[in-house]
Amino acid sequence: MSQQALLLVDLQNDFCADGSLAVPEGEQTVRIANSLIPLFTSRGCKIIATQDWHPADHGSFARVQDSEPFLQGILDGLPQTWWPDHCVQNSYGAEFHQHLNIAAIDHIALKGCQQEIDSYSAFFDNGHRHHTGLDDWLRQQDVSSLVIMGLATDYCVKFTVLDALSLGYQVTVITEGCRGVNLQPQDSEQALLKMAESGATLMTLDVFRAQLAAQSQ
Ligand code: VGL
Ligand code: ZN
Repeated sequence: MSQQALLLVDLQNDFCADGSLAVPEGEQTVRIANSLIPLFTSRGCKIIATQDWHPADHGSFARVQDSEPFLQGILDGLPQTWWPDHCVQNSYGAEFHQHLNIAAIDHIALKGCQQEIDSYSAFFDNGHRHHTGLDDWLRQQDVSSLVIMGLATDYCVKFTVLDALSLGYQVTVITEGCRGVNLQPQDSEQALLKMAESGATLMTLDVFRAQLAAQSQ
């Protein structure tokens, strides 16, 4: 039987309050993740979490490029925003938020591990040159439907959702489980619109819960 799985994107310290790339209200998504988790474990469904997992001198870091955070440049032939150092492998900033129900996670997908290219999506790097292995893992588990939430709406959530759709997964995004960087004020709203236009279903946690309850009757 094909399965649904929960995919939690980058619920890491550096994207939460006091982190080096803190997303406004980022930590508020952890509570939504923890509310969703039992709705999956109780049905025998898997929980997957991604971690942005950069080498200490990752090419997306402004410091490495002698530039300023949030300016644009080119990395490996692709347009790239320069970021503050964040989610360095094995650092506190790369750890999951301490309130996340980490014990429930069945599989972790690491991304951004290669120095010379960034990787917003949980499936591929930004040039679609290498995959993370997540698609293979999901297929082995017979997962065909993903419920996705996390950080940040306008980067890693957006590109994870778009890749999941193009790989053929049915995708639901839990909107209040997402927060964006919003370098431009409309970025998150536009990202959600793009996800919906591309075939994702957007819903609140309450609506998701109500749908599950209706299905089990
Ligand atoms: C992210 C910027 C840089 C994200 C990761 O998780 O959305 N954003 N690295
Ligand atoms: Zn990153």
